[in-house]
Amino acid sequence: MLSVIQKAKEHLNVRAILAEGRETSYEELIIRSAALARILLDGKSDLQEERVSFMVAPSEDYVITLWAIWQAGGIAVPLCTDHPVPSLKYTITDSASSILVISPSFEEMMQPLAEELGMRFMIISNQSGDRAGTLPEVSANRRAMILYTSGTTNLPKGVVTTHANITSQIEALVKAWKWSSDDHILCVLPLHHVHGIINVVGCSLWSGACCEFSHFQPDRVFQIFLQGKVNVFMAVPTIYFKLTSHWETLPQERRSTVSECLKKFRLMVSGSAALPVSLLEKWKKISHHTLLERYGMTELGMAISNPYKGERRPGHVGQPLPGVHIRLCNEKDEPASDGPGEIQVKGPNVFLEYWKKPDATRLAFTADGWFRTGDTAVLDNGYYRILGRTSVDIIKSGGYKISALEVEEILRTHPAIADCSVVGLEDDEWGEIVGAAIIPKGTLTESQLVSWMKQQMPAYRIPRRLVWVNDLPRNAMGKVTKNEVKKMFA
Ligand code: MCA
Ligand code: AMP
Repeated sequence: MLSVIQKAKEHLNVRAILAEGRETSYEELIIRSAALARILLDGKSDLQEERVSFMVAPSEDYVITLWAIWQAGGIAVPLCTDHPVPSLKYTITDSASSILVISPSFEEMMQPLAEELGMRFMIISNQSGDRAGTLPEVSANRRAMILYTSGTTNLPKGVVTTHANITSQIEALVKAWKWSSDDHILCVLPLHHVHGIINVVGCSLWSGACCEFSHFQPDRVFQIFLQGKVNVFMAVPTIYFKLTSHWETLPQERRSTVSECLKKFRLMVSGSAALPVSLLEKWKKISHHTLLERYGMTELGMAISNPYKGERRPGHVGQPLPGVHIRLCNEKDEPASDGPGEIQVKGPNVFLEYWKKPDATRLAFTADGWFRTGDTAVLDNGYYRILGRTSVDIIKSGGYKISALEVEEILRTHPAIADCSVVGLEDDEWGEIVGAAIIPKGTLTESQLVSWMKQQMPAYRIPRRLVWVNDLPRNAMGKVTKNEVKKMFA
């Protein structure tokens, strides 16, 4: 039996999910996911790693769908609920998904796409499940999930993790951060990335805790906190920035009430992007907590973390998590002691492969099997400190990884754009904000371009700062010099 289901069986009558006032127990999750698994199987004995894309709102239905796909022997491909159709179509076709499961609210948007791609189409609430029938035995080394991540080359790659990878990613965090069935976490993160899927949903349901879902809106988050149930929170720095800014606008009395409530939390974690020390300090004044900062990656789950007990050092990400091996290397993949060097990782948490991209997979690992992260760090008195990424073409905005090259490729398909260069610009709220220097051909207004971009890419990838230029700065080799491009926005 899959380990997530085995763990859930330890807490049958306990509340697992709270979403829009609806409570779902572990027992209900088990029964409903098994029923949906039988529907997915549709008479087959095993989906045999067939890919199932699903676009399901964060709720009990999301967990039921995920567990159903796993129990039927399929590979889960979670889709972003905010992406425009071209991005969704890319994920579905690249993963060659044969089944699409959706929440009812996405029917109008997704049914035509499913028809175009000849997929089996299922609306989750319309499925009344069959309780009888056996489910396949799914071994831990089988593929479980594909998550899409942007890289420095080409289009996003599908990161494949096995059930064993996922189990090891979750177990390391449950142990390090002392999860228990007394915990209650609020999930405001999207559920097509590791941060939401593994750290929040995966760890809470592994531990018999309660996972509550809400969209992110600062006042809504404080209202939920003030109900007094939530004791664990995890978010990207942009969310802590937005919560801090909102707290500062509140009347004195409300500020004190919120701060008193936050003080009672067991744990607050930040990650997915660098947490500025100034933000850590502001949040400490508000909440009386030193945020626990950790470092992770889609290909790894979490790798390095500040301690649960002991010094949480501002500006540092801590030490390797249980079972994870870390080394810092020079450009020749030779160990560089305390660095600076590239973070390279080995361990049971490390992903299996990039989906159908054997060359990219091979290049991502050293000859002796270490995964190359592309992040540079130093080991500073026993604590790792991230210095940055080796590529200027990877931008982190609001915790989302964005490939500058991918955005450039899309912009170049616009008939009124001759050429462009996309860069990440430092920003207090978003970490980095996307900027595009554009060489136009013909007439193109900013508002025309913005509404066109909204059809082409998710909101977080859209360049927020635009400059119109006659030429782009290039080096002797003719390559655009991105650091010079950044200065064009000054
Ligand atoms: C949205 N907006 C932006 C951006 N995103 N503007 C600039 N830069 C951006 N990146 C604009 C929208 O277009 C809109 O503007 C306005 O901000 C509000 O949009 P909305 O989507 O409602 O924003 P939000 O709800 O405030 O979203 C901010 C957010 C979100 C909650 C921080 O970005 C988020 O959920 N980030 C987390 C991503 C995540 O989970 N990453 C983990 C991957 P207008 O009104 O003008 O249209 S990394 C990972 O998994 C690894 C393993 C790890 O280490 O964790
Ligand atoms: P993703 O590919 O979306 O999983 O993002 C992973 C990347 O996020 C890493 O390679 C880092 O560049 C960045 N990242 C995650 N956590 C941190 C952190 N605490 N500090 C700095 N960068 C981080």
